[in-house]
Amino acid sequence: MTETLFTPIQLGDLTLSNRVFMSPLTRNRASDGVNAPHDLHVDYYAQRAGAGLIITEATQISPEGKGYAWTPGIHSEEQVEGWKRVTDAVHRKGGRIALQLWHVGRISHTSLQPDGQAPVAPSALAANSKTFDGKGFVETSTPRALETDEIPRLIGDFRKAAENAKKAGFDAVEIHGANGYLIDQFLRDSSNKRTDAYGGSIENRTRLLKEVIEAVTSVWDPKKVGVRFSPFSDANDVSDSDPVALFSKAYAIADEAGLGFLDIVEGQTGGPRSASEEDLAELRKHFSGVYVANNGYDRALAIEHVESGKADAIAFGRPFIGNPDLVERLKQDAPLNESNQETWYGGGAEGYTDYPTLEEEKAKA
Ligand code: 8OZ
Repeated sequence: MTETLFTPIQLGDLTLSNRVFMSPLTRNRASDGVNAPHDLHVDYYAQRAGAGLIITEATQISPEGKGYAWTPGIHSEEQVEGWKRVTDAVHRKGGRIALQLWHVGRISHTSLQPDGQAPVAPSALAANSKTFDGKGFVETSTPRALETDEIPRLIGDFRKAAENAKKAGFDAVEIHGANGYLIDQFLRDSSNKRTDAYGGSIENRTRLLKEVIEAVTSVWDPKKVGVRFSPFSDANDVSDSDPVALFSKAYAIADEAGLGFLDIVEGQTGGPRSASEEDLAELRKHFSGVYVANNGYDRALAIEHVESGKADAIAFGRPFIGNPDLVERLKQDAPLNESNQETWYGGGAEGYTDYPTLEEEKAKA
């Protein structure tokens, strides 16, 4: 038994202490107006520093990239300063942390966009999806299609956000290419009806992804860059006529760029592990870096998949909400706390920084 869940793994020259990663988790607690992380985020992430790698909640690269109330950004000075406090706190506890770079595309509402404008997308097609505007759930707005000559500006926003992530002291970055957000909207033929160089063939639909990867790796060592994909998920109303062909190309682009890792939602986002083992294995042939698997893993399945080599690391989402010391609990095969779904999105410390560690539970008993 050489490769267990609890052994270190390398990302370039970065040594991660174990293979239990924390998935990106949207929690909607950034400060109003400036959309910056603050004291609560410092505590929340520091409490979870035992993860081999924390991947932060999705973080917008620009005001236009925002689609929900109270999600944080990485495009202003206040945001960089807030994140610097988070990374310092995680590092003081010996942890490692990557920032997830996010542009929501059409999964937004005019009330969340600069000057109340329509959100941008590959094509002017509304998603059959909802977002949260701070008061309640609302239908996403009909987007406008990005002009071809706006794409360099968009790529520039990704590059600037990658630079800001470096300033903020992150160890790595993950590009959000999953769950029906902007990059995924370009990838899928249900949401991309463009007739320019960014639509039509698989080569064209993967062009934005390729250019984003080029921009981010002009700032970061490619080994410290990953991408999240959800090849078989229809989250936020996307689908594709041939996901295996599409994502074979997407993985190959990541591989040719020498990226350190892929973070794969192996089924329906937040739902069943419905992707077939054969399809997942077929896709994986196209990427030689670290393969991080996500979705519905429990302890036994995580151990099995890392030992058998089906995955190099496992990203846990929901279990990290209620268990700040998840790695220790998995090591000891200790019981896990359930988290309260009512406090997943929005609010303060309750349901965020008040879940106990095993030690705290014992001290109380
Ligand atoms: C839950 C609520 C809002 C956003 C994702 C960033 O699914 C998200 C998200 C999840 O990737």
